[in-house]
Amino acid sequence: EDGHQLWLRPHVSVPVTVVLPARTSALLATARQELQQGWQGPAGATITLSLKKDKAIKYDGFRLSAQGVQASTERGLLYGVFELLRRQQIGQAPEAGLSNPSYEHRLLNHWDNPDGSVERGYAGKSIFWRKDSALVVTRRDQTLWQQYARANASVGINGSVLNNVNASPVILSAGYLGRVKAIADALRPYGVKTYLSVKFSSPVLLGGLKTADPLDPAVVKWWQGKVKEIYQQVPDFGGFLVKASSEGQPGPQDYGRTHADGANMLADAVRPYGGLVMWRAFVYSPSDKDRAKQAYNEFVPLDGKFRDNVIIQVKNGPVDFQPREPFSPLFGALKKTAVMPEFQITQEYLGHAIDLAYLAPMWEECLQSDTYQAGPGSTVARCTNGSVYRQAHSAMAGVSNVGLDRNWTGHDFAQANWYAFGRLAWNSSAKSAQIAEEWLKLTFQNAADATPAAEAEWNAKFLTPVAQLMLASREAIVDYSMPLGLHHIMSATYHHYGPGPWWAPSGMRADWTPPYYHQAAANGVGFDRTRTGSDAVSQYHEPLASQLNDPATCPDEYLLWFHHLPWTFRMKSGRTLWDELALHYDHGVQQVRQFQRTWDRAQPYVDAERFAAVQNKLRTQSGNAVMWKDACLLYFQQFSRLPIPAAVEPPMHTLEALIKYDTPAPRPARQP
Ligand code: BDP
Repeated sequence: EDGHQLWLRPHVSVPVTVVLPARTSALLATARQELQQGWQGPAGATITLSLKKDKAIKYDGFRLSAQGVQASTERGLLYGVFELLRRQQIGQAPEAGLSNPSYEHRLLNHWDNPDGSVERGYAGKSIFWRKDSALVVTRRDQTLWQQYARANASVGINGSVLNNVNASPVILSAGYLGRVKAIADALRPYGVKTYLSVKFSSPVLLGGLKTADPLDPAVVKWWQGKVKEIYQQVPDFGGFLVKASSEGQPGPQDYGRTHADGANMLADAVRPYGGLVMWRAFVYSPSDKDRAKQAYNEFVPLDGKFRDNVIIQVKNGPVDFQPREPFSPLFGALKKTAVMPEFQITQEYLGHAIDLAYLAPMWEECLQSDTYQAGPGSTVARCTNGSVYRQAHSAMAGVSNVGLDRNWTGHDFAQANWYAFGRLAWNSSAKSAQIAEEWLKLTFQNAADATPAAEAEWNAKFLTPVAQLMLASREAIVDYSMPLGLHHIMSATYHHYGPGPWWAPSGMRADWTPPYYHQAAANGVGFDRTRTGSDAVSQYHEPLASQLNDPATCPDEYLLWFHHLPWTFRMKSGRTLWDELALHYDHGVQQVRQFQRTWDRAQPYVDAERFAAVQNKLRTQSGNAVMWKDACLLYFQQFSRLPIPAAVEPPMHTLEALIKYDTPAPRPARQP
């Protein structure tokens, strides 16, 4: 198996009669087709899909019963069908009942460029754009887009942003909009809406205007015209995603205007068509003392100034998709503005398509973090899905890991992250463990494994150990790369893979270099964000702010995020900080070796192709984990001047060799 079928591998189906509502639509046809080709229930059953208004059904939710699926939207019917089939497939009783999505909009963000490259993509080129004959739509394109849309629909994803947040203005040119229409036409039968990222200066770069000032009438008119043109091509177009006044991207601040001025101008342009604007809060400037504080500082004063079809899109952590960050304090700060979480499915900082990292535990950790915004229980999930404050719209976005690779995501296990993102956006209280098991069954279990005796063996020898591997995988990466709250110490040369705590070429902006974040010195390590430091802790509500502010109560996971502490600081375990750090690095390495053994033992239960692919990747990861451990311990040891504890495997590399290994010329024009 080459992984192309994802978690939707075909099985022999059983005949079923499908009764549809009395209207025809592409989406209903899809629902029927899925039922007919995937039905594993009683032979000859009749399944009725019915559209009814029902107050208990929210958005695209559905009700399952023995008779079929009931929903108030066609999408809801399709999602109900996929749920029914999933349950049959994994041998779960077809539980009757209601299922509502936590978020109204569940979106993938593709960082795909019009030339076919993918920013932070590790699974080949773009499935949407191509350098040569970019605008010719082939049969192959259409098939691929349909398969992609189907995979999304099967986990409830209902929107795709087709291009990079570092947006090229050409995406809005007539030629490209023609291709956008073709993509939208392929995604629509699966209920996936199309969105675009836009460059704020498009009126200048594409429209030839002298300014992109959001308050300039000519600019307003240009956007209105462009929006009209888009909706002529794509009548159900979803709206815009905007990265503005961020990392060198143009924005309203270039004209002395605020983020609200910029977002509202675009929101007014799409409002007549029901469109949305997702405005990113990923902003920071080099002059500030603490990058982690900036998004909050910029957006909190604007609370209440945004139109209700604007959603502020906030990365899960305050810095940048690191292996572990505390949640962004913005989730608990805005009361009158809709806020949505943005997660990174593509593994920019978690090992690309080399390392095995199941990311659901990281997202669950964020979603379940308590902001205390309206007292205890104000989790990030509840602050963003409209439970704490009513917001006109709710959404969750994931930066996609999909590319042209045959298995879509480069690493076979990275498919689980696409799957898990959809499942968590549907149900923000879903459990990572359950999602992992579902995914493993759908992705690896064969009909032959499903007889009672074979299934017991399959569960014991494959499902349980491999699910455990998945659940431990993200923590292992944290351990061998950035334990105890360390962050942004990866190789900061362009690729962001591997260690680089030393990286700080002269002239480079400090907030793009690891030493800015780890602050290692003879007197200790870590970024002081306490009340006597940068005071980032005060962006959190009590009692969390005080808990984080005190090293005695700050959870170990976030210790060096919030504190600069002596190497000999006494940890909760009784060990010194230095020893604890070394043990974490070592544990990460040991974990990956354990993963290798687990996977080797799983061989009898996996097809040869996927077995070998994953085995090879684990081998590479294992070697790279040792590099992380050696690099960081040897680098930090220059400051701590303490011995590496005896329980830790001695370094096998020298620091000099590791630094040399990672010194290509920096690319100063881009974010490293
Ligand atoms: C950073 C990535 C960069 C993205 C940026 C963003 O390195 O490629 O453009 O995030 O989210 O993590 O805008």
